Amino acid sequence: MKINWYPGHMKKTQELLQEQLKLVDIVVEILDARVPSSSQNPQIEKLINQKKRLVLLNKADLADETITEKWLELFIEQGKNAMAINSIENRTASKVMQELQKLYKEKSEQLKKRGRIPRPVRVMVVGVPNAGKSTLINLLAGKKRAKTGDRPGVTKGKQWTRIQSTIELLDTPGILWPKFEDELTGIRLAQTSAIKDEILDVETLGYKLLEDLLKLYPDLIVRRYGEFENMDEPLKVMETIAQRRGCILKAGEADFLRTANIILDEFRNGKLGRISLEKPEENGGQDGTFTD
Ligand SMILES: Nc1nc2c(ncn2[C@@H]2O[C@H](COP(=O)(O)OP(=O)(O)OP(=O)(O)O)[C@@H](O)[C@H]2O)c(=O)[nH]1
Ligand SMILES: [Mg+2]
Repeated sequence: MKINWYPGHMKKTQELLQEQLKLVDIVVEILDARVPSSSQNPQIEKLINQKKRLVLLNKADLADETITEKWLELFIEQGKNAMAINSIENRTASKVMQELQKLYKEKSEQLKKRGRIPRPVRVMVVGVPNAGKSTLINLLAGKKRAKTGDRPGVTKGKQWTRIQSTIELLDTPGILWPKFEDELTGIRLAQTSAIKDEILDVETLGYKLLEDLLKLYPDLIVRRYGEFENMDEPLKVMETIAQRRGCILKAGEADFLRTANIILDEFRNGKLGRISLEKPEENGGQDGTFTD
């Protein structure tokens, strides 16, 4: 599977981020709770440097709660401020604001100590495309300031939003990094809509998702698509799903492309249930993915 996704604007965005970073006090890093490892920009450590940082596991409503808890434990162990959130729920606003206020206080005290007059704290929101950056900013602002959408690449340029007299947020276009460590990262990002489907092969994306779900969440597959004779044969399961959903080509063969699209859609919009595709390594070391 050839991954060729690094468009010119990503490079520009990265330069813009580096530039803007000089102006901000806090970086809010939005990860997708379903794939915290793949959605974490490996370059961010270098970019953020000494800034205060808040890690938000967004779309927690779509992820497996027990696994999200484990991720939070890991981040907190690593000394990061971290929270699981759902940006389409109103309650989330006060939860995040509380955390930002805390970081704001620390920052304004630092400024005071240096004899500087406290000014509004500037917060930059970063994350892969479609992670929910603009949705969160709108929620915090209490109104729709930034355009959002269920596809990657909605936000094109930077946009400041003042959400209180004390806090200003900078929305940024989603960024990816120039090289994935492994192919699986690209696949996970595409399955969760951070990368456009067309850049990868949709049939393969759907098939690989089904293959993983049969191992990780067989009960959810049965609940959605019915019982299968051979749960350990993903190809046969996919063929049966095709039949059950009427995805049949003229020649009577299974339409794998349509079936792949159904599986991907139903995973993405939560119809399959709450699913996490990545969990932290049991040893608490490097982030990892399911390997069994
Ligand atoms: N279920 C669920 N959906 C969410 C959540 N947060 C955002 N979304 C949805 O995810 C999609 C992408 O949201 P955006 O806010 O546009 O994402 P973005 O990070 O700004 O994306 P770019 O501007 O393309 O980088 C939208 O359809 C949102 O409604 C969440 O916590 N839960
Ligand atoms: Mg956006």
